[in-house]
Amino acid sequence: LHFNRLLLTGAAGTLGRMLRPRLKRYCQTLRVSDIAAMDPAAEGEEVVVARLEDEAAMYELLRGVDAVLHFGGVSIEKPFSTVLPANIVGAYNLYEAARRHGTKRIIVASSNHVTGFYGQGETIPAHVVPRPDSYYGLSKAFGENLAQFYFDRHGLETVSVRIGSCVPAPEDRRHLSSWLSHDDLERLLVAALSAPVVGHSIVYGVSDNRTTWWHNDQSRHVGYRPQDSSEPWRAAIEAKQPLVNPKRPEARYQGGAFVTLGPFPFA
Ligand code: 15L
Repeated sequence: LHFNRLLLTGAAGTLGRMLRPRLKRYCQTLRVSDIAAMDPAAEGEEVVVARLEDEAAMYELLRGVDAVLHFGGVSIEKPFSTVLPANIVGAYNLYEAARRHGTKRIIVASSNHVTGFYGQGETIPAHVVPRPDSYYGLSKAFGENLAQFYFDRHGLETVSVRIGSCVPAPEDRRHLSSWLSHDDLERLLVAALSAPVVGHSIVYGVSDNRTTWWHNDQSRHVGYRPQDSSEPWRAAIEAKQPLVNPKRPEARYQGGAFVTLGPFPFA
């Protein structure tokens, strides 16, 4: 797997900072972008400050890029006025720039919050009707529809990765089902970049946990094989958090606490 130039958006974010050194080995040049300050460019890197909502800046950012890993934008629940420019207008600007430059493929950090109002007592495939749990989840659902449209209309391919909880180690009961290890995220991104044909594929970004809410069987063509599991943390987490009131929204719904956030005061 070797690209001439990969673009990582959101390089100053939590996952972007973790991925930046890992992605370098898959390409000649790694271009990284964010609105926030980033580490200076190492050898083989290009560092670009660009706002997702700035159409002209996004057009320049996509010049000469073979494939994109889109981790930029708002990553938690925020007022709609904050989510709109970064995640909705920003995703449009990214796709339109990619189309104009002929970029082949975009891998998007979508989210489990697209389907966060499904219950923790269900196991769902990716192709269910979305049930977003937040403005954030709604914006990610928009991103998936945008990806579908740009594939159907223009042949631009996307893998939308509905990331569960990508943290160094599982921290609570919800994570026992939603955890995605950093190494498995890298495996999934490499699979998504290298699968011969993806069209627009939606995959849950989750490790090989014993308890799970998601089926990934319709995306076997992407070739993702998780190797980590939350199981080694289970006993300690269950001991630390023995009582979970099943009526509380955090325990009832897959989206956990996101389902109760907001509404926000009128700005
Ligand atoms: C997300 O989409 C967020 O970006 C992340 O901060 C976590 O909250 C994660 O979902 C999760 O559901 O655990």
